[in-house]
Amino acid sequence: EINFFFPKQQTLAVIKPDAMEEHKEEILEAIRGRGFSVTQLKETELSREIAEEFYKEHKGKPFFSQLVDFMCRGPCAMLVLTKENAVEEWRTMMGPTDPEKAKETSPQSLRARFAADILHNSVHGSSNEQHAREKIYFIFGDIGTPTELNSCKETDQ
Ligand code: RTP
Ligand code: MG
Repeated sequence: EINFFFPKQQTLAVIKPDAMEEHKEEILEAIRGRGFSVTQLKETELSREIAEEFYKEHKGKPFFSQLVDFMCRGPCAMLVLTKENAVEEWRTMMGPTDPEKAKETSPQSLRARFAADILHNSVHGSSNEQHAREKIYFIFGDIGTPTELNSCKETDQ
């Protein structure tokens, strides 16, 4: 018998303040329903400083200060999602940044269902593996790799 091994991947997901009151449970259900494991979960209100650092890639863009204000206006849920191909699958599940576009191209996506506009768009997800590692470390510190198998190193013994 052959055992195929598909390595797990981790991504950082955030339920943004606009979605926390009304849609948190539905979003968590949808996440688990797609086969993600929620391996870390913490609810927190971001300070301006943390929100600015979290979105530092967007510093200087016209929407940056609005984005930071929005992210600080109430609690967020920060999640580590673990699954094969988690980074890409979570991005697909979120849908495009702008909910108007999401409604056209992916009406089942979370942003199509829950987002009000391009700024208040309900969820965040890391855009690549490097970004995921960096943001997970920033939010949760050193929580290790998703599976032991994944981090197994070959030795000479
Ligand atoms: P995210 O980083 O939150 O997962 O979203 P994303 O990759 O789909 O979009 P990104 O370009 O990284 O933008 C980050 C967040 O900034 C807000 N935004 N507002 N007013 C605007 O034109 C505008 N553009 C982006 C959104 O909250 C977006 O998710
Ligand atoms: Mg982004």
